[in-house]
Amino acid sequence: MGTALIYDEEMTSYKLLWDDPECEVEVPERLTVSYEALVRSGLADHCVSIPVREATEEEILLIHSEEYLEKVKKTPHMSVQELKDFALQFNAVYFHPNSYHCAKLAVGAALQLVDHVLMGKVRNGMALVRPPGHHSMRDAACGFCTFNNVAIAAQYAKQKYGLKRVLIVDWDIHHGQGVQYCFEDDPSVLYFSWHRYEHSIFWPHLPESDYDAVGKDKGVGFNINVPWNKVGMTNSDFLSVFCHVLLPVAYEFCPELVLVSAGYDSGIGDPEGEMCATPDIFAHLTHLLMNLAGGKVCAVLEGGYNLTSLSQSVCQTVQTLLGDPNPRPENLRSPCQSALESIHCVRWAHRRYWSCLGHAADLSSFQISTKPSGSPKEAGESTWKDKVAVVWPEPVKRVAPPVRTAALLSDEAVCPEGCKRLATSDKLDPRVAGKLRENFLEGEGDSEALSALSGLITLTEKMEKDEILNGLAVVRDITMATACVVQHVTMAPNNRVLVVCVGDGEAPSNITEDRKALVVRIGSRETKQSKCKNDIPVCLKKGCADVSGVIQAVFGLLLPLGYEFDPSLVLLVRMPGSEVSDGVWQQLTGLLQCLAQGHVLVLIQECEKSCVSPTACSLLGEPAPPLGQLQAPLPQDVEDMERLRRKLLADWTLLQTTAADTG
Ligand code: Q9C
Ligand code: ZN
Repeated sequence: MGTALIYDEEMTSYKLLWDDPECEVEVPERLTVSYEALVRSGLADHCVSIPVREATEEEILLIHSEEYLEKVKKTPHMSVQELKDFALQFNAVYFHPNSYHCAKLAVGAALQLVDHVLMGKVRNGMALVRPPGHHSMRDAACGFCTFNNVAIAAQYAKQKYGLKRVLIVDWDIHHGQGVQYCFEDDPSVLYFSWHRYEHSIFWPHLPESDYDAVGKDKGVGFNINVPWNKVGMTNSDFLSVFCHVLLPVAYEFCPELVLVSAGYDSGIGDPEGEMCATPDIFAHLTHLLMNLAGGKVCAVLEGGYNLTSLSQSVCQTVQTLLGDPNPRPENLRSPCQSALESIHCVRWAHRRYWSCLGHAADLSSFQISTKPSGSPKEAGESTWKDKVAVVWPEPVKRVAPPVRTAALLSDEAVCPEGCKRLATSDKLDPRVAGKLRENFLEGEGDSEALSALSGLITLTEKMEKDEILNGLAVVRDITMATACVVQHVTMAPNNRVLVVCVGDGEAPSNITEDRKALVVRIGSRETKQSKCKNDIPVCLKKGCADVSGVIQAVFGLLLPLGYEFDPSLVLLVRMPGSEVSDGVWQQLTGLLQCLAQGHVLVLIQECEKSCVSPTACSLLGEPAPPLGQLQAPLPQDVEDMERLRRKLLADWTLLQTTAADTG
């Protein structure tokens, strides 16, 4: 199962023919630089290239009116003056004699992508298109958009494939109001958009772009707007919105298809967005969506006007779709107050519609700004040419280790297909062996235990050297194995391990003392106040069998903690009697690969070894199966997790979900 890439040079064959400062950023080079960057980096070669086609009139009419289509149809025969006059009817658009042709190809490209993904010919993919689509409406072009590519694709997927739930994630920096209007009363399409808003000072200045536009009638709750009320939002702000708003809701919704309105004007250096998120953030945003809908993710280009930022971000997206390991998240820090206000407001506005947000904090006792603050920008102070002059380091090359997944198993066990079997009896440095004997095996120890531990050490060392990406090991004594790996890995000065224990076995103690290990335990056992700040017990009444509870814990606690801790290795530990379903386990295994450059080591207690093959699939990059629409988590659990979250806030800023407290 591959990754589709859809591109046709034909879509570069229209451009602005007159002077219009508002439209001059939308240039054909947007597509050529993006595609050339994919070719130059070798990524295009790894994709399945799929031809574009023209959308049919019937397909365009899934969203647009006949009158509008008839008008656009006339544009190829118009003179420049007529095109100019025609464009003036609309907001921030231009037309060219070839616009109509390209607009049909842009829609057709999105539909080709959806067809190939839904017919199972590829797993996921990206379409590089012009013109973009998300601003266009039933009766109108808008914001460089002619036809609403993604909205048509959603409607097409529902109609042709009978889909009941489609998620649209619009990470473009503008509000896709056109998409919102199409689906605001439709509960089968969940539309999420974040966008520069500045309390409506920013284009297109609509009150319905604010957080309180939650959808209408049957579609109430299925429209999610996150307004950015300041420029300069960073990676931390974006990740916070994913963890605390989009992902919990998306998992509760359980889409059968994810469409991404993939605009890159939300990236650094963009003259329209003026945000500060670096290109690598798009690897993370993409990864975090890839375990929804069984991995069926279709990204369709929208905006993006800084050619360097755009092409780097497109590469990050495609490389993640291909399954290559993510980069370490860069410069994460505290989300800014304005972002937290937006998060707080949108969680509050949606608390009634999504049980994962049912506990969202009230707004009344918090400081929420309602007006743009800061000094008003002086006119002419900075042009788009100044804005694109920002510089940032080029993203580091992401190279996949030669071996993706290694397995350490007992001799009689069958090695899962695709994994490289490691011998447990690898020769071991005598000093390491001595240390293992001394620390873990009480004197002589049996040789079998020693070779098991030494196999683990070898595996972690190969992961550290980037010879192996990830791995799994079935072990007899899980507590000892965990302690042994943590101790070995944290010996090196810059290493940190995130340990995620699933189930109630005895978690190793004293491994968090130097704060180079962070332990998050998800289980049912009430634990007394943990001694160490880096030992975090998440207690669920029904334990890990409770799907909604685990998912709530993953997005509300585990991922934000993981991102902030920024480990060099993730150790996922399956305790005896974990009761976790394969589905939840695969989600956890898949999602955690966003950290530590994908270096995830899974330790499985022998009696849980039935999960070896699902674990291997997830480590090999197979998307997790959907969990079904989620029920509300238990109120007691939600309350406990909230208390825990608030307690941890002092140390972990990515756990914040509210604006500053006035009290
Ligand atoms: N002076 C997309 O990114 N800018 N469209 C208006 C007002 C229009 C953006 C600026 C931006 C349209 C697909
Ligand atoms: Zn945009």
